[in-house]
Amino acid sequence: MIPVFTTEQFISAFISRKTKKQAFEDQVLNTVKEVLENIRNNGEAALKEYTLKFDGGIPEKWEVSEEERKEAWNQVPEELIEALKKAANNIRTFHSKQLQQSRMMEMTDDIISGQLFRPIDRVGVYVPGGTAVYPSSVLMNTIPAVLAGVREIVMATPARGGGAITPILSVAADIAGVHKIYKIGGSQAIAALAYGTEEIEPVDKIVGPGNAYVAAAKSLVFGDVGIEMIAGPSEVAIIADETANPKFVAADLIAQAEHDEKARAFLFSTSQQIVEETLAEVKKQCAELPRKEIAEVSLMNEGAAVVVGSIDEAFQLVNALAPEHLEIQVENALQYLSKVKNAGSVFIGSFTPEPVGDYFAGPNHILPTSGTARFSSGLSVDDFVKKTTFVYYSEDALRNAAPYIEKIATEEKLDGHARAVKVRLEG
Ligand code: HSO
Ligand code: ZN
Repeated sequence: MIPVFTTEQFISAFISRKTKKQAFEDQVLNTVKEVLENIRNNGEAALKEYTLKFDGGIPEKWEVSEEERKEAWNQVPEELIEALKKAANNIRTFHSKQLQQSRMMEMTDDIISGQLFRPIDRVGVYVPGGTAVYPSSVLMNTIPAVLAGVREIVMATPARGGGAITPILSVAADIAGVHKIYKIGGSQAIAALAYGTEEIEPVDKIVGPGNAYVAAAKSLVFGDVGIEMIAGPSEVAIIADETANPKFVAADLIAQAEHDEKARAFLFSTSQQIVEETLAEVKKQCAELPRKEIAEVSLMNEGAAVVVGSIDEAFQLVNALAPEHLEIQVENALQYLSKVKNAGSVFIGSFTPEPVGDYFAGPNHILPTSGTARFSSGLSVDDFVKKTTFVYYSEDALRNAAPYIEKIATEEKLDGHARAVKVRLEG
């Protein structure tokens, strides 16, 4: 059920920029604009109105209480808690290597310059409720922020009917280090985090995935607050040679496709036989999948298999595509890492399926989608740090630099700039 494309067909369907879709539907944008404006202007009253309308009830307090957070631990199986703690440790270890120290970059006796690394003060992590409840995303969004030294991390997630939030999300928040959890969802949560209300303090940056309304809201509040990215549907590209195991390849394509109907799973293989066997396997494995309907629609409408002339050709396609995830299932897979130019995260060899990274290995699973890996990277400690530059010049240093500064200022017809230097050196 995965359509087979020629290289040219694949390029025109998935790589050519002309085929890119409009980001948000007008109806979504209009609804979200109204929500943002209303909450910005009317605070709590508007937040309550939308929470009642979209979530079916208003909680007594927005913030999840200490007792509720404690109680959530009793509702989650111990093995699941252990798995999340192990994953959290790996994520912590991996991201801790990303921390950087402030530095003095150049220093002579009378010139100092450098960079200060300072954490963002307040961060909001959005976590969807509904059908896609992903405690793994709570860990991935929060742990880098904790390591960066963010003073306050607040999480927002919907509570159906104003009741409790999903217990596993609360537990994951505790494991990761979230300070406060708010029972707010949808675009109204993004508005409350961005603009604040009488009860909710605004944040400086909002991270985390969400549905089209949440994504549209994040894109609209960007500028007033930071956001990490607007994630599109999840993607995987798999490069497989004749040594690949079609069972494994098929399973990985399906793992991607089951995310949602818009998820994209691509196979590039040097072997016609591997493509055929993989397609047959996909059919077989899909039959037993609980999320079969979603996966089948995704594979049929958004999937593609391409027989390529060489592994090099596969990498050319992949680098042009810049997929969120890349799996390399070829002989001596590690050696091909040097060929990767554009990809969010790479999974090397037949025994590193994407879920190893989705859940456990340590690298982040919040990754650039829709070709944005050409110019951006997955979530990291850097997303929660500002780099402030600084310079110091002594009088002598300024005297030496003055002619150059004045020359450029004069060329730019900014006499005031030139004078700010001159005035210090006169007399
Ligand atoms: N593959 C998703 C992350 C995820 N998978 C969460 C399962 N849960 C985007 O990288
Ligand atoms: Zn996944």
